[in-house]
Amino acid sequence: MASTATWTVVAGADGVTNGVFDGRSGNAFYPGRLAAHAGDTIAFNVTSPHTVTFNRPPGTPLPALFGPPNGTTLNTKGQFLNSGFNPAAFQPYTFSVTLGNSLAPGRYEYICALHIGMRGVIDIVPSSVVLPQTDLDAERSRQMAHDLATAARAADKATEWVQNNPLTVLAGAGTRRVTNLRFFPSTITIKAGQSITFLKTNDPTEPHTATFGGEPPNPFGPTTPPFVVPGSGPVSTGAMVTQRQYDFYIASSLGVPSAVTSATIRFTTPGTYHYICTIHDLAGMVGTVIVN
Ligand SMILES: [Cu+2]
Repeated sequence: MASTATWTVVAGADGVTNGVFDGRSGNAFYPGRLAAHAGDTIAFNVTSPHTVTFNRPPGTPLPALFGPPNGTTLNTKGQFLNSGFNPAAFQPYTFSVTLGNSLAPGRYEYICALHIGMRGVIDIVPSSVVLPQTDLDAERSRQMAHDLATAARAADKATEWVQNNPLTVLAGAGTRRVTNLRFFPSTITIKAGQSITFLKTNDPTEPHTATFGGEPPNPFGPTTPPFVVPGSGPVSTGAMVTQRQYDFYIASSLGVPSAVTSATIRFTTPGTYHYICTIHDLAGMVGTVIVN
């Protein structure tokens, strides 16, 4: 009987510039594919908000996947095993999953319940097969660097795009695998009476809001349109999501009325208005509108 091993998979890659998170984010598991033996343990090192979810029951709304883990050992191929997630108090954590001794060789998949398309693969191979990963750390670093470079290019493209599209702000910019948790441009200057259109069209995997005047009671739901700043209270687009995201989250359970990727906000009064994405403000996703 071969001895068991522990393999590390990192959930998420965070871009850092001068020691500070710079908005670039890889929404992937690193490495994305891993070979292991039954009996081995996978230590998921969750560095940014993600879940590790095996066999999410169909139709389970996102909030039902929050909370503490529902187990630590995968005993059958179809077993629902979920790290859980506490959105109010996220800290990096390690979620260790032991691959039960009775698991048959084959492919086992898991997802992040927060990021559509974020999935990983574990190939369980017979115990007689020697595992191929000799340098997991190098492979992980290579995949992370690749994704963070892709994110940097997406940010450059977004910056260029908004230069040719006045009165438009992109909420996030990325691909199906990476994102920039930023507004493009982060500061925009307009005249009183003009409107800005916030677009979540360049970021397929993250939900975003543009929210003025503080946190609304429901961070995911919109305030009442038409959106006008300054308002008598918070003015928020609510979570802008694609239809695929809406279906994936079962977003109605979060108070999101429909899939929306565009929202227009009018500014009536000169001043400087700071706003946030209520979902990613702690990651630095904030912006400013200067109204002359
Ligand atoms: Cu956001």
